[in-house]
Amino acid sequence: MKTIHCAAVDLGATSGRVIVGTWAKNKLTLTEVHRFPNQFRSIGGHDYWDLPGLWTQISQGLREAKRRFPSLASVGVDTWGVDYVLVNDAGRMVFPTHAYRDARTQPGLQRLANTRAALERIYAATGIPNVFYNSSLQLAETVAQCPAVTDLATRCLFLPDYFNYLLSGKMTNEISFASTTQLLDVHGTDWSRATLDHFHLPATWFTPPILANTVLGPVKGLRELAGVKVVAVPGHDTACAYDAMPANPAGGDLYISSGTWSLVGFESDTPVLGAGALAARISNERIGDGRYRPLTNVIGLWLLEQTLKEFAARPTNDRAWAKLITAATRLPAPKQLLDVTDPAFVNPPSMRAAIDAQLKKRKLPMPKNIAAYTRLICASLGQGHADALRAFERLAGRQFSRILIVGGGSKNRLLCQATANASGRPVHAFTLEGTAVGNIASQLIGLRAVRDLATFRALFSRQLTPVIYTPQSV
Ligand code: LFR
Repeated sequence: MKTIHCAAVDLGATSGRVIVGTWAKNKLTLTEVHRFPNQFRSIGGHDYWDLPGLWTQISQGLREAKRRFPSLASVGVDTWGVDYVLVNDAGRMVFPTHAYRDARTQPGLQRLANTRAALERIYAATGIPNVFYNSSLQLAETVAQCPAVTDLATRCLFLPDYFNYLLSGKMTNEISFASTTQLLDVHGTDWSRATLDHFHLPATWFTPPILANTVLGPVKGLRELAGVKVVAVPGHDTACAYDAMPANPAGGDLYISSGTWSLVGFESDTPVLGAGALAARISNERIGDGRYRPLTNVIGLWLLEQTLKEFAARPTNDRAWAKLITAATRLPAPKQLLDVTDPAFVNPPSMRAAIDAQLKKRKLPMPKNIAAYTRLICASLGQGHADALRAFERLAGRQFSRILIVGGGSKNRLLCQATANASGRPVHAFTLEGTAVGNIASQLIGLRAVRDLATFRALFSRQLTPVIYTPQSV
């Protein structure tokens, strides 16, 4: 069997990477060839992504991938959810790309929240709750504030679609990403016309979503990579991370993709809908093959990253991280936890001040140092994960016997143990770049080197050893 090299471009809100996956003898080896920080920037009171900067980093990483792996077969792109580029027929950007934490959607969010009938109708149509970052709210705000955009733009390409276009010259919308927008029909695989109309969005901006694992064609946009195939992988990073889960094929596993956000969910042939699901903010996103991954979004390590930023003593390397986690573990378990659903944590000027303000309001003591903040945040996130598990068990009639965790948080033993303790379930932590693995799995399937996802998981899980955290009473 041939050795195959695939490049995964994996963009997160705080960092991006290009990772080459080498598939040989049914085993996957990852080589990180490029990593770079990412952040949105503000101007005139609004937040935007630096797209030329991202493309520069992607091209640099892909050139390096090709230099180190001259027989590179393919490339796939996944990114964080919901953000998009409006283009004309020639592919020119006609509007700057806002970052999803921009507060511009707040009035729309409130308006929908206050209109119970519309809220329920949109949830029934799309399976996606009313969240500030939804593409629906963002696009509606753009069209309302700058109506001329409907004349200028002919297509809405979501971020991975846009990079696929730059690479291959083909404009498509991929299904996993499309499902995070709050514009896709939850019962089918096409857009929800009623929802597009509700948000006053031109239906012509969107084309029927393609499934993942589709080969789009050869790279045309980067000379050095001519001939390498572009594969539309699950464009949404969370869909990629879920694909990487070494799940028990019989079911019973709850998944957590832990990064900037904690995405807690599972795979299902049917969506979880209704009033209870809406109240629990269950988001019926899609797997690259069109099936469902009902999940809830817990604020995640953003809370910790943003808090640590404010301490001069924040860890900057693995050793310092380990020291901080050890110091935090030695502290007594906090008696009261943060309410991690507090909207004040979304994008505050100071996260530490936002945490202190919540504690003050609840007349609770403030953490004394960096270790105490870390302890409180990890314990609170663990509780958030456990709350999501219970909501799923209640609403989807499932029982989860294990929690599988991948991504940055899988290395944080305080967070993993807190999750096990709060949920009463063993946590199996896999220290792997889940998003890159899922991205590469999709390329291998698209190239027909691996039959399907079930086959990939069965083979891949043989090479993994989890760290298992058993629940303890504290
Ligand atoms: C994680 C993620 C989440 C999505 C959030 C915003 O990186 O993609 O799944 O809800 O970012 O896009």
